[in-house]
Formats: sequence, structure tokens, C-alpha cells
Amino acid sequence: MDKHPALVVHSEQPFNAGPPPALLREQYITPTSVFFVRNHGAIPTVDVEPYRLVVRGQVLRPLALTLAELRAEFPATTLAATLQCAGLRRSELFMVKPIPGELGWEADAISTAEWRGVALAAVLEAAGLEQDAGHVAFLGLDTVARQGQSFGFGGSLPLHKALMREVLLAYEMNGAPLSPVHGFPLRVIAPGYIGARSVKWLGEIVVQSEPSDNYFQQHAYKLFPPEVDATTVDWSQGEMLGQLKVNAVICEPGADTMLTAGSVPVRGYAIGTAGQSIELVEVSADGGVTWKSASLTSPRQPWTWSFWEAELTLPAGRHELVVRARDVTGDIQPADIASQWNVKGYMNTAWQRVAVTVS
Ligand SMILES: Nc1nc2c(c(=O)[nH]1)N[C@H]1C(S)=C(S)[C@@H](COP(=O)(O)O)O[C@H]1N2
Ligand SMILES: [Mo]
Repeated sequence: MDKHPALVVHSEQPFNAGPPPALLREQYITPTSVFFVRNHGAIPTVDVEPYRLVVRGQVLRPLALTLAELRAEFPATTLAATLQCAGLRRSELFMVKPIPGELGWEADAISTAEWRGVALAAVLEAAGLEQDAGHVAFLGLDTVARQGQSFGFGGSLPLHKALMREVLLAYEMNGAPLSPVHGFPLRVIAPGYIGARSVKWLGEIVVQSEPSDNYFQQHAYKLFPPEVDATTVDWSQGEMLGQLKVNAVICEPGADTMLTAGSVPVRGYAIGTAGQSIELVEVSADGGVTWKSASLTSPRQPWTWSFWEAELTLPAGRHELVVRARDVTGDIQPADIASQWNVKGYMNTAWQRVAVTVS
């Protein structure tokens, strides 16, 4: 696996790693070597010869497509899209209350690539949908062990999202075939939705009336209120996560950096709710009392993050830098992180705070 040596490895088995924020912020389209990796099991080796993408369930014409057929029979499209894990910024929630058994993702569980593949909608159209179709479930060819059982990683999209042109079955990432770690030979890319719905090593698409019954739809990737903890959680409850929410991160300066008094450049990224573009990013040097608008330095387009930068004039002393964003739909972030704590540590979108010392 050709990954940048600076990536922070959160776990070796399964392999989970993300880039340091300053490295992540260097390029708008993240080089594949820098792109974060999120796995729940071992990386499977998929043979292209016997590979078939199976499409079944509530369809009029079940399909079993080779990769060559997929490439030849459906028009290819290329789309720049940001992939973000629901666990982004979980480590900040650990300060509110511990979350045992979950990886301490920082601001690194996000990256942007140029994906090439076919629209999921085109494949669904070829299969033909039955009347009761309501959700499109995906099953990966990896093997994950949970609750004493082994099964493939899976999840689903509601049909209205699955039919949107931005949802791809991707076979290329940044101009090259998908690497094994990113889902070779085929993966879902569901822009604007949590990364867990972008199933890698895609083996099966099942059209059905209900959401996927996979562990990663029915148990993991659910959001519970802050008062629900590991002793009181009822896994049959909770909100199945789908659309991402507006969020912003300071990549530079890093936490606890020593700075020189004067003008200090501050840089980061922001993403909008459900993949909408960002309208405004503001930074504060006094813990959120006064704010200054940052400049947006990247194209204003849906499905990808926005890069932003600002100059703050900082006198000597200890300062708390804060960032918050607003997207084009007017969606904003909550100020308070305590309200964001949840038993699995997902979707922390509180104003991000970074403490720095200036001398
Ligand atoms: N088959 C399979 N697909 C998967 C996963 C997985 O473990 N197995 N992880 C999911 C999660 S939680 C995320 S955030 C993204 C990460 O994609 P990446 O590793 O290409 O960054 O893949 C998703 N697709
Ligand atoms: Mo994820």
C-alpha cells in the first residue's frame, strides 16, 4: 500500500489511518497516498476474472455484470467528491466523556478525490425497479467479525438518494484504478452522505423496501442523544446516519503550537450539510466573542469541501482559536461540544477550538 509515511495509524488490524491536518490541507484534491483509510475488517483481494457485480432484490431484471460490461454498457462520469467518516473529530468528544472501544479520529477522517465510474442510477435503470423499492442496499466483499458472527460490511441509501446522478459506482480514483485499500475493483461513492454508505469492494446491490439489515446500518452508525450511554443504550433505537452536517476545521496552526506575536495565518477546510457548498467561514481569536470572515480559496461547488484561510493578529499570550461555517442553505454549527457527545462518537460538528501559545 503506497501510503505517505506521515499518516497517523489509528489501528494496524484492521488498517485505519489519516493524514496530519497540515498535510491534508496542502492539496484540494487529496493525493491517493495521503487519502485517509477506514476499514472494519481485513482488506480483501478481489480477482477481476470471476468478479460479478450482482444486482437483485426488487428489480425486474436481476443483473450479474463483469467489470468490462460495467465499463462498456454504461456511460462513464468523473466527479470530484469529498468522503467524510461519521467519526471525524471524535477525539474531541473524548474530552467531554470517554467513548470506550472507538478509534480516536481527529480532523483526519476526510479527504477529496476525483472519482470515475458509472452512475448508480443508470445501473438501477437497467435492472428496472419494482413498485415497493424504497432503499438500495450494498454489500462489500470484505469479512467483518461482530457479535460472534462474520459478514460483509454493508449499508444502504434511500432510493431518492440512490437515484441522484452524483452517486457513483466508482472504479477509478484520481486517474488510476482503485487501490485495494480503497475498494478495488468497485466501490460506491455517495457524496454528501457519511463515508460508511460508500461501500468498498462492492459485491451486491440489493433493492428492497427497508434500509439494510447489516450491522453497520442497524447498530453502528446510529446517532443517540447525549444522555444515552453504554449502560442505557437500546440499539433498536437511534437515528440511522445519512446526510453529513456542516462542519469546519482549523488545519494550521496545530493545537499547542508555539507562535510569534503578530500576523498569524490560519487555514483549514469546511463542508456543507449534505454536500452543499460553503457560504461563510469565520474565525475567532478570543474563544468565540469576536469573529472575522475567512477567504474561501476553492471553487464553490457541491460535493467537495471548501478550503479557507485568514490572517489573525495575535499578541503574546495563550489564545483559543475558533472556527465556524455556514453553508448555502443557511445551516450553521452548534457552539457547544457537550451537546454533541453520543455513545458511539459520531458527527461532532461543534465549533472547533484550538489553543495556541504566542510569545
Ligand atoms: N466494504 C467496506 N466498505 C467500507 C468500509 C469497510 O470497512 N468495508 N468502511 C466505510 C467507512 S466507515 C468509510 S468512512 C469509508 C472510508 O473509505 P476510504 O477507506 O476509502 O477512505 O469507507 C466505507 N466503506
Ligand atoms: Mo466511516
